Amino acid sequence: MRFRVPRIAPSEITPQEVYLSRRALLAGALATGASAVLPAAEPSPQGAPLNFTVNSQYSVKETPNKFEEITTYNNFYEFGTDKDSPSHEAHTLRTRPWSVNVYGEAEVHGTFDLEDLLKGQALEERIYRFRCVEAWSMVVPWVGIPLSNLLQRFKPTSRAKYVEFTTLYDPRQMPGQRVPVLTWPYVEGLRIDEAMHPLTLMVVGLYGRVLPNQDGAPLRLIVPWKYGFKGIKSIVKIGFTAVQPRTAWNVAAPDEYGFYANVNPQVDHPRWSQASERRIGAPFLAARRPTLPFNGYADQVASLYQGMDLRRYF
Ligand SMILES: Nc1nc2c(c(=O)[nH]1)N[C@H]1C(S)=C(S)[C@@H](COP(=O)(O)O)O[C@H]1N2
Ligand SMILES: [Mo]
Repeated sequence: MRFRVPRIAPSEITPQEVYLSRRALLAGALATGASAVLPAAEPSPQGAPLNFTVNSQYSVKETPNKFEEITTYNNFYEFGTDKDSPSHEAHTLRTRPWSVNVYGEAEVHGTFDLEDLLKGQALEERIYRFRCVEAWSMVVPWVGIPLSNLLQRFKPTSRAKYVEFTTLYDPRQMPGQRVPVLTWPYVEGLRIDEAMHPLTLMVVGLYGRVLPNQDGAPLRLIVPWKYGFKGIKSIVKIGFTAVQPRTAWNVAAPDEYGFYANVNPQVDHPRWSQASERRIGAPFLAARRPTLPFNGYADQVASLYQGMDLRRYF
Protein backbone atom coordinates (compact mmCIF):
# COMPACT_ATOMS: atom_id res chain seq x y z
CA MET A 1 0.00 0.00 0.00
CA ARG A 2 1.26 3.45 -0.78
CA PHE A 3 2.49 5.33 2.23
CA ARG A 4 0.78 8.68 2.24
CA VAL A 5 1.32 11.77 4.24
CA PRO A 6 -1.94 12.18 6.17
CA ARG A 7 -4.14 14.79 4.57
CA ILE A 8 -6.29 15.71 7.54
CA ALA A 9 -4.98 17.09 10.76
CA PRO A 10 -7.14 16.26 13.79
CA SER A 11 -8.03 19.94 14.08
CA GLU A 12 -9.49 19.84 10.57
CA ILE A 13 -11.83 16.96 11.27
CA THR A 14 -15.38 18.15 10.90
CA PRO A 15 -17.58 17.77 13.94
CA GLN A 16 -20.96 16.35 13.12
CA GLU A 17 -22.82 19.61 13.86
CA VAL A 18 -20.57 21.54 11.53
CA TYR A 19 -21.04 18.83 8.93
CA LEU A 20 -24.81 18.99 9.22
CA SER A 21 -24.93 22.76 9.02
CA ARG A 22 -22.54 22.70 6.05
CA ARG A 23 -24.87 20.27 4.34
CA ALA A 24 -27.74 22.65 4.98
CA LEU A 25 -25.70 25.51 3.55
CA LEU A 26 -24.74 23.39 0.59
CA ALA A 27 -28.36 22.41 -0.06
CA GLY A 28 -29.30 26.09 0.14
CA ALA A 29 -26.52 27.04 -2.26
CA LEU A 30 -27.60 24.38 -4.74
CA ALA A 31 -31.23 25.48 -4.47
CA THR A 32 -30.33 29.06 -5.31
CA GLY A 33 -28.07 27.93 -8.14
CA ALA A 34 -24.92 29.29 -6.50
CA SER A 35 -21.77 27.23 -6.91
CA ALA A 36 -20.59 25.24 -3.92
CA VAL A 37 -17.54 23.23 -3.05
CA LEU A 38 -17.87 19.86 -1.38
CA PRO A 39 -17.16 19.91 2.32
CA ALA A 40 -14.07 18.18 3.69
CA ALA A 41 -14.24 14.59 4.89
CA GLU A 42 -17.75 13.76 6.00
CA PRO A 43 -18.59 11.64 8.99
CA SER A 44 -21.57 9.59 7.90
CA PRO A 45 -24.92 10.31 9.48
CA GLN A 46 -25.20 8.02 12.49
CA GLY A 47 -26.78 4.63 11.89
CA ALA A 48 -29.60 2.94 13.77
CA PRO A 49 -28.88 2.08 17.43
CA LEU A 50 -27.99 -1.56 18.22
CA ASN A 51 -28.72 -3.72 21.27
CA PHE A 52 -25.52 -4.97 22.82
CA THR A 53 -23.73 -5.70 26.06
CA VAL A 54 -20.42 -4.11 26.98
CA ASN A 55 -17.56 -6.60 27.13
CA SER A 56 -15.08 -4.91 29.45
CA GLN A 57 -12.94 -8.04 29.84
CA TYR A 58 -11.86 -7.71 26.20
CA SER A 59 -11.75 -3.91 26.11
CA VAL A 60 -8.70 -1.69 26.51
CA LYS A 61 -8.84 1.18 28.98
CA GLU A 62 -7.64 3.79 26.48
CA THR A 63 -9.93 6.61 25.33
CA PRO A 64 -11.62 5.74 22.03
CA ASN A 65 -11.09 7.93 19.00
CA LYS A 66 -13.93 10.23 18.02
CA PHE A 67 -16.68 8.93 15.75
CA GLU A 68 -15.64 11.63 13.29
CA GLU A 69 -12.07 10.34 13.20
CA ILE A 70 -13.08 6.71 12.77
CA THR A 71 -15.45 7.57 9.92
CA THR A 72 -13.39 10.09 7.95
CA TYR A 73 -9.87 8.60 8.10
CA ASN A 74 -10.35 5.28 6.33
CA ASN A 75 -8.67 2.73 4.13
CA PHE A 76 -11.25 1.25 1.77
CA TYR A 77 -9.71 1.24 -1.69
CA GLU A 78 -13.01 0.21 -3.30
CA PHE A 79 -13.93 3.86 -2.67
CA GLY A 80 -10.60 5.50 -3.51
CA THR A 81 -7.14 5.59 -2.01
CA ASP A 82 -7.27 8.90 -0.15
CA LYS A 83 -8.12 8.65 3.53
CA ASP A 84 -11.20 10.86 3.12
CA SER A 85 -12.46 9.22 -0.11
CA PRO A 86 -14.54 6.46 1.54
CA SER A 87 -16.38 9.07 3.64
CA HIS A 88 -17.39 10.85 0.43
CA GLU A 89 -17.94 7.86 -1.86
CA ALA A 90 -19.20 4.90 0.17
CA HIS A 91 -22.84 6.05 0.17
CA THR A 92 -23.26 4.21 -3.16
CA LEU A 93 -22.91 0.85 -1.37
CA ARG A 94 -26.29 -0.82 -0.69
CA THR A 95 -25.97 -2.84 2.51
CA ARG A 96 -29.51 -4.26 2.71
CA PRO A 97 -30.50 -6.82 1.63
CA TRP A 98 -27.09 -8.49 2.04
CA SER A 99 -26.23 -12.14 1.67
CA VAL A 100 -23.19 -14.16 2.58
CA ASN A 101 -22.13 -17.29 0.72
CA VAL A 102 -20.56 -20.05 2.81
CA TYR A 103 -18.51 -22.77 1.08
CA GLY A 104 -15.70 -25.28 1.50
CA GLU A 105 -14.71 -27.66 4.27
CA ALA A 106 -17.86 -27.42 6.39
CA GLU A 107 -21.08 -29.41 6.75
CA VAL A 108 -23.31 -26.40 6.23
CA HIS A 109 -23.04 -24.54 2.92
CA GLY A 110 -25.19 -22.03 1.13
CA THR A 111 -26.16 -18.42 0.72
CA PHE A 112 -27.64 -16.83 3.80
CA ASP A 113 -29.34 -13.54 4.39
CA LEU A 114 -27.31 -11.47 6.83
CA GLU A 115 -30.34 -10.89 9.06
CA ASP A 116 -30.74 -14.68 9.41
CA LEU A 117 -27.04 -15.18 10.14
CA LEU A 118 -27.16 -12.62 12.93
CA LYS A 119 -30.48 -13.77 14.39
CA GLY A 120 -30.01 -15.00 17.95
CA GLN A 121 -26.40 -13.77 18.13
CA ALA A 122 -25.66 -11.57 21.13
CA LEU A 123 -23.87 -8.38 20.11
CA GLU A 124 -20.99 -7.10 22.24
CA GLU A 125 -19.22 -3.80 22.39
CA ARG A 126 -15.45 -4.14 22.60
CA ILE A 127 -12.98 -1.30 22.66
CA TYR A 128 -9.95 -2.48 20.70
CA ARG A 129 -6.67 -0.94 19.72
CA PHE A 130 -6.42 -0.72 15.92
CA ARG A 131 -3.01 -0.58 14.23
CA CYS A 132 -2.70 0.08 10.50
CA VAL A 133 0.39 -1.28 8.73
CA GLU A 134 1.06 2.35 7.69
CA ALA A 135 2.11 3.06 11.31
CA TRP A 136 -0.94 4.95 12.55
CA SER A 137 -3.36 3.74 15.17
CA MET A 138 -6.74 4.39 16.73
CA VAL A 139 -8.88 3.02 19.55
CA VAL A 140 -12.30 1.91 18.36
CA PRO A 141 -15.51 0.86 20.15
CA TRP A 142 -16.69 -1.87 17.79
CA VAL A 143 -19.97 -3.78 18.10
CA GLY A 144 -19.99 -7.36 16.85
CA ILE A 145 -20.02 -11.05 17.61
CA PRO A 146 -17.08 -13.37 18.19
CA LEU A 147 -16.28 -14.83 14.76
CA SER A 148 -16.19 -18.31 16.31
CA ASN A 149 -19.90 -18.04 17.22
CA LEU A 150 -20.71 -17.45 13.57
CA LEU A 151 -18.32 -20.07 12.15
CA GLN A 152 -19.50 -22.83 14.49
CA ARG A 153 -22.94 -22.67 12.90
CA PHE A 154 -21.45 -24.02 9.66
CA LYS A 155 -19.83 -27.05 11.37
CA PRO A 156 -16.32 -26.87 9.87
CA THR A 157 -14.80 -30.31 9.18
CA SER A 158 -11.37 -31.45 10.36
CA ARG A 159 -10.00 -30.54 6.90
CA ALA A 160 -10.78 -26.85 7.49
CA LYS A 161 -7.34 -25.39 8.29
CA TYR A 162 -8.03 -21.80 7.14
CA VAL A 163 -10.91 -19.41 6.62
CA GLU A 164 -11.09 -17.23 3.51
CA PHE A 165 -13.13 -14.01 3.29
CA THR A 166 -14.13 -12.05 0.19
CA THR A 167 -15.46 -8.50 -0.23
CA LEU A 168 -18.34 -7.66 -2.58
CA TYR A 169 -17.29 -7.20 -6.21
CA ASP A 170 -19.52 -4.64 -7.92
CA PRO A 171 -17.79 -1.73 -9.66
CA ARG A 172 -21.12 0.11 -9.99
CA GLN A 173 -21.42 0.27 -6.21
CA MET A 174 -17.69 0.33 -5.57
CA PRO A 175 -16.19 2.70 -8.17
CA GLY A 176 -12.63 2.16 -6.90
CA GLN A 177 -12.81 -1.36 -8.35
CA ARG A 178 -12.50 0.21 -11.81
CA VAL A 179 -8.94 1.17 -10.82
CA PRO A 180 -6.42 -1.70 -10.76
CA VAL A 181 -4.72 -0.78 -7.46
CA LEU A 182 -5.44 -4.30 -6.15
CA THR A 183 -6.71 -7.51 -7.73
CA TRP A 184 -10.44 -7.27 -7.04
CA PRO A 185 -12.30 -8.46 -5.11
CA TYR A 186 -10.34 -7.92 -1.90
CA VAL A 187 -9.66 -11.25 -0.18
CA GLU A 188 -8.27 -12.08 3.24
CA GLY A 189 -7.70 -15.17 5.33
CA LEU A 190 -6.94 -16.50 8.78
CA ARG A 191 -5.66 -19.78 10.13
CA ILE A 192 -8.61 -21.60 11.71
CA ASP A 193 -7.24 -21.20 15.26
CA GLU A 194 -6.85 -17.45 14.68
CA ALA A 195 -10.39 -17.30 13.33
CA MET A 196 -11.73 -19.17 16.37
CA HIS A 197 -9.78 -17.08 18.89
CA PRO A 198 -12.15 -15.25 21.28
CA LEU A 199 -10.65 -11.84 20.39
CA THR A 200 -11.51 -12.18 16.69
CA LEU A 201 -14.63 -10.17 16.03
CA MET A 202 -17.18 -10.02 13.22
CA VAL A 203 -18.18 -6.39 13.34
CA VAL A 204 -21.58 -4.91 12.48
CA GLY A 205 -21.46 -1.66 14.44
CA LEU A 206 -19.47 1.24 15.76
CA TYR A 207 -20.22 3.49 18.74
CA GLY A 208 -23.35 1.48 19.50
CA ARG A 209 -24.88 1.99 16.06
CA VAL A 210 -25.01 0.25 12.70
CA LEU A 211 -21.60 0.36 11.00
CA PRO A 212 -21.13 3.26 8.56
CA ASN A 213 -20.44 2.16 4.98
CA GLN A 214 -16.90 3.57 4.96
CA ASP A 215 -15.98 1.31 7.90
CA GLY A 216 -17.02 -1.83 6.04
CA ALA A 217 -20.78 -2.20 6.39
CA PRO A 218 -22.64 -4.36 6.82
CA LEU A 219 -20.10 -6.97 7.99
CA ARG A 220 -16.33 -6.63 8.52
CA LEU A 221 -13.62 -8.53 10.30
CA ILE A 222 -11.48 -7.21 13.16
CA VAL A 223 -8.42 -9.11 14.37
CA PRO A 224 -6.98 -6.69 16.94
CA TRP A 225 -3.45 -8.17 17.17
CA LYS A 226 -2.93 -7.96 13.39
CA TYR A 227 -2.37 -5.04 11.04
CA GLY A 228 -5.56 -3.34 9.91
CA PHE A 229 -5.53 -4.79 6.39
CA LYS A 230 -6.52 -8.20 7.79
CA GLY A 231 -9.84 -6.56 8.73
CA ILE A 232 -11.62 -7.17 5.44
CA LYS A 233 -14.75 -5.08 4.85
CA SER A 234 -18.19 -5.65 3.32
CA ILE A 235 -17.85 -9.44 3.36
CA VAL A 236 -19.99 -11.53 0.96
CA LYS A 237 -18.19 -14.89 1.11
CA ILE A 238 -16.74 -17.05 3.87
CA GLY A 239 -14.95 -20.25 2.90
CA PHE A 240 -13.27 -23.03 4.87
CA THR A 241 -10.13 -24.23 3.10
CA ALA A 242 -7.44 -26.87 3.50
CA VAL A 243 -4.72 -24.63 2.03
CA GLN A 244 -3.62 -21.13 2.99
CA PRO A 245 -5.75 -18.59 1.09
CA ARG A 246 -4.24 -15.95 -1.15
CA THR A 247 -4.78 -12.51 0.31
CA ALA A 248 -5.17 -9.21 -1.56
CA TRP A 249 -2.16 -7.37 -0.12
CA ASN A 250 0.09 -10.43 -0.18
CA VAL A 251 -0.67 -10.90 -3.88
CA ALA A 252 -0.06 -7.18 -4.56
CA ALA A 253 3.28 -6.97 -2.71
CA PRO A 254 4.41 -10.26 -1.17
CA ASP A 255 7.65 -8.80 0.26
CA GLU A 256 5.74 -6.09 2.12
CA TYR A 257 2.56 -7.76 3.37
CA GLY A 258 2.68 -11.27 4.75
CA PHE A 259 -0.17 -13.66 5.40
CA TYR A 260 0.16 -13.44 9.18
CA ALA A 261 0.52 -9.66 9.51
CA ASN A 262 0.83 -9.82 13.28
CA VAL A 263 1.70 -6.40 14.69
CA ASN A 264 5.42 -6.64 15.44
CA PRO A 265 7.59 -3.63 16.36
CA GLN A 266 10.72 -5.70 15.67
CA VAL A 267 9.95 -6.53 12.07
CA ASP A 268 9.99 -3.39 9.94
CA HIS A 269 8.11 -2.90 6.73
CA PRO A 270 10.72 -2.77 3.93
CA ARG A 271 9.96 0.94 3.45
CA TRP A 272 9.39 2.15 7.04
CA SER A 273 9.83 1.28 10.69
CA GLN A 274 7.10 -0.49 12.63
CA ALA A 275 8.70 0.34 16.00
CA SER A 276 6.35 3.24 16.71
CA GLU A 277 3.03 4.59 15.55
CA ARG A 278 1.06 7.83 15.35
CA ARG A 279 -2.20 7.85 17.31
CA ILE A 280 -4.78 9.64 15.17
CA GLY A 281 -6.34 12.59 16.97
CA ALA A 282 -3.83 12.75 19.83
CA PRO A 283 -2.07 16.06 20.56
CA PHE A 284 1.10 16.36 18.49
CA LEU A 285 3.57 15.57 21.28
CA ALA A 286 1.52 12.65 22.61
CA ALA A 287 0.74 11.21 19.18
CA ARG A 288 3.94 9.19 18.69
CA ARG A 289 3.99 6.04 20.80
CA PRO A 290 5.85 2.73 20.79
CA THR A 291 4.15 -0.12 18.99
CA LEU A 292 3.44 -3.10 21.24
CA PRO A 293 4.10 -6.74 20.25
CA PHE A 294 0.85 -8.20 18.92
CA ASN A 295 -0.57 -4.69 19.34
CA GLY A 296 -0.70 -5.19 23.12
CA TYR A 297 -2.56 -8.52 22.95
CA ALA A 298 0.54 -10.74 23.36
CA ASP A 299 -0.65 -12.34 26.62
CA GLN A 300 -3.70 -13.62 24.83
CA VAL A 301 -2.34 -14.60 21.41
CA ALA A 302 1.45 -15.13 21.45
CA SER A 303 0.93 -18.84 22.19
CA LEU A 304 -0.73 -19.27 18.78
CA TYR A 305 2.67 -18.69 17.18
CA GLN A 306 4.90 -20.68 19.52
CA GLY A 307 7.94 -22.01 17.71
CA MET A 308 7.33 -19.95 14.56
CA ASP A 309 9.97 -17.63 13.17
CA LEU A 310 8.01 -14.36 13.11
CA ARG A 311 10.50 -12.76 10.73
CA ARG A 312 9.83 -15.43 8.17
CA TYR A 313 6.09 -15.66 8.85
CA PHE A 314 5.51 -11.89 8.97
N1 LIG B 1 -12.44 -4.57 1.25
C1 LIG B 1 -11.48 -3.86 1.87
N2 LIG B 1 -11.22 -4.11 3.16
C2 LIG B 1 -10.25 -3.39 3.80
C3 LIG B 1 -9.48 -2.42 3.10
C4 LIG B 1 -9.80 -2.19 1.74
O1 LIG B 1 -9.18 -1.35 1.05
N3 LIG B 1 -10.80 -2.92 1.16
N4 LIG B 1 -8.46 -1.73 3.76
C5 LIG B 1 -7.88 -2.40 4.94
C6 LIG B 1 -6.96 -1.55 5.68
S1 LIG B 1 -5.42 -1.31 5.01
C7 LIG B 1 -7.27 -1.03 6.90
S2 LIG B 1 -6.13 -0.15 7.82
C8 LIG B 1 -8.64 -1.16 7.44
C9 LIG B 1 -9.21 0.23 7.72
O2 LIG B 1 -10.41 0.15 8.43
P1 LIG B 1 -11.13 1.50 8.87
O3 LIG B 1 -11.25 2.36 7.62
O4 LIG B 1 -12.46 1.10 9.40
O5 LIG B 1 -10.25 2.15 9.88
O6 LIG B 1 -9.54 -1.83 6.56
C10 LIG B 1 -8.97 -2.93 5.87
N5 LIG B 1 -10.00 -3.62 5.13
MO1 LIG C 1 -4.10 -0.55 6.84
